[in-house]
Amino acid sequence: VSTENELQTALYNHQFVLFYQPQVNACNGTLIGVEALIRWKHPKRGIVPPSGFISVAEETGMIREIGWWVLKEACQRMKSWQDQGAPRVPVSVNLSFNQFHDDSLVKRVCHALEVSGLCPEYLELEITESTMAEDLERSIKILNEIRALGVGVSLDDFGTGYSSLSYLKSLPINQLKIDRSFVLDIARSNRDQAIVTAIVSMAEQLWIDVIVEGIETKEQLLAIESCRCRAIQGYYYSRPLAEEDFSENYLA
Ligand code: G
Ligand code: G
Ligand code: MN
Ligand code: NA
Repeated sequence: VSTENELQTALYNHQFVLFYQPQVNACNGTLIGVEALIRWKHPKRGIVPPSGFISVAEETGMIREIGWWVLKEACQRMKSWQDQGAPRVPVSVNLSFNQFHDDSLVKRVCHALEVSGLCPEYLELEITESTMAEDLERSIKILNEIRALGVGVSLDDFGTGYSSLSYLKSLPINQLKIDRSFVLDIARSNRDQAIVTAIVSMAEQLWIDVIVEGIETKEQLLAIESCRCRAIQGYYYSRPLAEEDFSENYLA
C-alpha cells in the first residue's frame, strides 16, 4: 500500500503517466474524444492502476497536486497531438472530489489552457454525481464558471448516484456518461435496454450528449446501438493506450 510520502516522491520523480482511451462513434469508428487515465510507473511494482493509489491520494489530499499535474499534462499532450495532425477532439480529464471543491479550480483550469495553448473546447472535465451532491447550489455555480470558459463538463458514472434526475435537471453539463453497470447485462436484459433508451431520449431533449462506457463485446455494442446510443468507450474498441501507442494509431 502506498503512502503520502511515496506519492510525493512519485510526483517529484515523474513516475505518473497518462494513458489515453479512445471514445468513438459506433456507426463508423471515428474518434470523437479521448479520456486521460492516470497510471503510476512504479520502479519496483511496475504499472500501478488508480485503484492502487487514488484512495490514499484522496485521503491525504495528495490527489489535488496529482490532479493538477494530470490536468496540465493532458492539455499539453492534446495540444501537441493536434499540432502533429491528430483529429481535433476533446481530451477528458477526471476531477476528484477534492479538486472540484478547491477554490483554485477555475484558476487551475485557465492556467492549464494558457500554458498548453489548447483551445477550451478541446478540454472536458469528468465529474461524478457524488462529487457534486453535497452542495448542489455551489456545484452549479462552479460548473457555470467552467462552462463560461468554453470547457465541457461530463457527468461521470451516470446512474449510480441517488438522485440522477435532479442533477440532470439543474446541472449545466453538456455530456453524461452512462455507467458501465448498465452495459454489463445489456445484451440480455430488457430492463437495462429500457433504462438506457430512456436516458438517451431524455438527454436528447435536454441537448445533452450521451456516451456509454464499458463496452467489451460485439453483443453489448449491438444492444447499445439499438438504444440509439452512438458514442462509446470500452475495451471492445480499445483499452486505454500508452502515449506512444496512441500516437502510433492516431497521428498517421
Ligand atoms: O483507468 P482505470 O479504469 O483503472 O481507472 C479507475 C478509476 O480511477 C476510474 O474511476 C477513474 O475515474 C479514476 N481515475 C483515473 N485517472 C484519474 C485521474 O487522473 N484523476 C482522478 N481523480 N481519478 C482518475
Ligand atoms: O470512472 P471512470 O469512468 O473514470 O472509469 C474509467 C475506467 O474504466 C478506467 O479505469 C478504464 O480503464 C475502465 N474501462 C474502460 N473501458 C472499460 C471496459 O470496457 N471494461 C471495463 N471493465 N473497464 C473499462
Ligand atoms: Mn471517467
Ligand atoms: Na465512469
